[in-house]
Amino acid sequence: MKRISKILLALSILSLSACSVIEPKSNNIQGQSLFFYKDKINDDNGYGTYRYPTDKKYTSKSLDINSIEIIETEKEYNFIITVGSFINNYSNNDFGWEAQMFDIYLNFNENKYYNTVYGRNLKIKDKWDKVIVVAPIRNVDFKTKFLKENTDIKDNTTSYENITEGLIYPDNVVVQGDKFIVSVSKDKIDYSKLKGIQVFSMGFDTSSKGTFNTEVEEFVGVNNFGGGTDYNGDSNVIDILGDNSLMKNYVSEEGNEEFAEIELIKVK
Ligand SMILES: [Ca+2]
Ligand SMILES: [Ca+2]
Ligand SMILES: [Ca+2]
Repeated sequence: MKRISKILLALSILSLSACSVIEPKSNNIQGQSLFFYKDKINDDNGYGTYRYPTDKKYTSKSLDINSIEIIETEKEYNFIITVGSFINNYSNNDFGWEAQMFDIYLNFNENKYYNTVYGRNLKIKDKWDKVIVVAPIRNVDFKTKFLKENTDIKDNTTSYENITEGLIYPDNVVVQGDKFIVSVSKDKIDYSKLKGIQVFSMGFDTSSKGTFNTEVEEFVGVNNFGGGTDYNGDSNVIDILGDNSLMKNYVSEEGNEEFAEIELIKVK
């Protein structure tokens, strides 16, 4: 009896120590890689000046996009976003993450929209057709928040745009180490027509003025980034694919908000 419990104890210690070695898993998706783009490392500071909020949930580098890969499986396209640190979930919610949000903009050569999701405060020069919204929210919250607040987006130089038909809630999002694996079924997008892509990384905050994106202000706060302005012309996006410097070309003053215009990354 004693002997058996000793063996059991040894076994459980073994399995515990095996579990405590945390290594980034490569994703388990078996499929064909269609696209891979490596972003600059350590540019998770907007156009160069943004700094993270002080709340510990905003882990340093967890908004630094390192790469995006698109893998095709039988029924889905899987967008794998790798960031600069492991993804935490202190609140232990069902989603597996709590502080990050991403928009994946796709251009299928229809060039439908210019403004991006409400609160991001950026315009895409090449235009876009669909955006996959990656946030720790349920479909019902996506419908009540995102589909309601994206009917009339503009800055001081553009006319109102209703972008709601471009918004996609993903079929599944899995967090694995430093990766977000975002799956969208093939009936929602046609990869063969994809011309360009862009990814925005943002903080996630349900109390923000925009659609759940953590605000950027002049000074760092517990739940806001610093290094921007207290008005709403500056972007609330922390990193994009490619060079971030175009994000600097905005106007953000009282009564005058003009969003910066950025570009897509060419797929083909
Ligand atoms: Ca980056
Ligand atoms: Ca601001
Ligand atoms: Ca970048």
